[in-house]
Amino acid sequence: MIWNEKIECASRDEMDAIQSERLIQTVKRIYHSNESYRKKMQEKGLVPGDINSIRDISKLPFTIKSDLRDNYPFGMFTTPMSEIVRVHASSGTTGKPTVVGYTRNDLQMWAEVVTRSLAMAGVHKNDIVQVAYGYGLFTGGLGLHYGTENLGATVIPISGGNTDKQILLMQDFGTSVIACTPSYALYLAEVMKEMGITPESLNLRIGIFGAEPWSENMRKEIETKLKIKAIDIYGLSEVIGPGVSCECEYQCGMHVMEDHFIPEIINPETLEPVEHGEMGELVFSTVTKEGMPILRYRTRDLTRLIYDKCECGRTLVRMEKCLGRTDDMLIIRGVNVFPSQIETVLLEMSETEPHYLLIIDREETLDVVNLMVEVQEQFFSDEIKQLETLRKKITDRIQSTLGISIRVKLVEPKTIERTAGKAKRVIDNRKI
Ligand code: DLL
Repeated sequence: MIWNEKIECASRDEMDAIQSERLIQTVKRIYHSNESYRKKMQEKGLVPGDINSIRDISKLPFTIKSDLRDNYPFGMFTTPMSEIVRVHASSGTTGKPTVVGYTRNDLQMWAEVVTRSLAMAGVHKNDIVQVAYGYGLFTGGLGLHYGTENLGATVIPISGGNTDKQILLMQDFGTSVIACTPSYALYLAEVMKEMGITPESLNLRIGIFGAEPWSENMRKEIETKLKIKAIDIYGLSEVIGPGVSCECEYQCGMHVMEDHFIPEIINPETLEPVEHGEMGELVFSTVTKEGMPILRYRTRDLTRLIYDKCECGRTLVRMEKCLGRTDDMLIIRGVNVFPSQIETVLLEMSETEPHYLLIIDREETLDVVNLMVEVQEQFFSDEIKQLETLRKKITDRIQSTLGISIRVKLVEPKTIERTAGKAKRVIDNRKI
């Protein structure tokens, strides 16, 4: 079902017109209501009248995460606090959290884009949706929650963690849709197996997975282990939360809710727009948000935009699965490495589990990478020779994929810590 056919199937000209009009209004409002934005525009010699259509978007200044930190906590808001009805925040790894604020209309719009996403995934009114993303300052739980209610399906607001209870409710309540991080979905499958619960005995049919990168191989793994269709959903709190884009049933890129969030792809070094369809850093401008609109926010996520026709009939532009961020790219002995490349290799091998931890140290002047990999129970033999052969096989495969040598350490199943939220796969001990 297409939730909002008029918008989701609009022609490019119609979408251009909607975006242009909304962008003009947003720029005007931001300029007159937020000092920090006004200053940035003035520094570029810009006044709102310079923005007359979507094609002028690249004249606008970028916004980056540190702008939010510098204006902590509420300095990026463009409405009085009396209009703000909710805040969320993302913790990040360093310093103060980044805070975002929503008016009542913003919450309604958010529910609408999550509802569209769920409908794209094939969820309908009769579904029972277990929301196992964290509730709280993180946008995952509440974002999926209100979108599900707005669709008219039943929501189970269990939040993250408490794995035994998750499985119990799936069995007793007949959960048909699970929403959580892809790494937690794999963990759920693992625990179910231990408990002797087969996916066939459950009612699950769809998974709404996002909040962290996951490869095509990981999709296959989850779909086989849980016997479901695994759908990728993308979002970030600075823009709204989950529901910025989502895959449809054809699973060929995530349709961006372009009438609210305008995507651009830039070269992260030159900051210039890339050629049509090329890979680069994803940038978003929101054009309907009231509480905290954001202009040209640099997400750090790497992807490309796909303008081809989609079989589902939607015309919303698609973004390719995000497999890395400019800031999770590791530079090891001068070579660029994304953790997702390791995941892809491990999932292509039948002997390993997709659970791994990369530990990077600097010995003298040399970067040394240790990779801990979990081996499947049946392959974790006592015979040192067999394990050594496997270790060598993994080492060779990774070396030929990444182009650097690493030390592989095989560990028993379940050695690497599982999380209910975003997985942590890298420990970088280098002091650079
Ligand atoms: O993770 C919002 C969300 C919740 C999305 C639930 C999907 C489902 P933040 O905590 O602000 O918001 O983190 C945003 O997470 O810039 C990406 O790097 C990453 N991310 C989110 N979704 C995906 C995805 C939520 N589907 C950051 N694939 C983003 C890859 C993703 N990375």
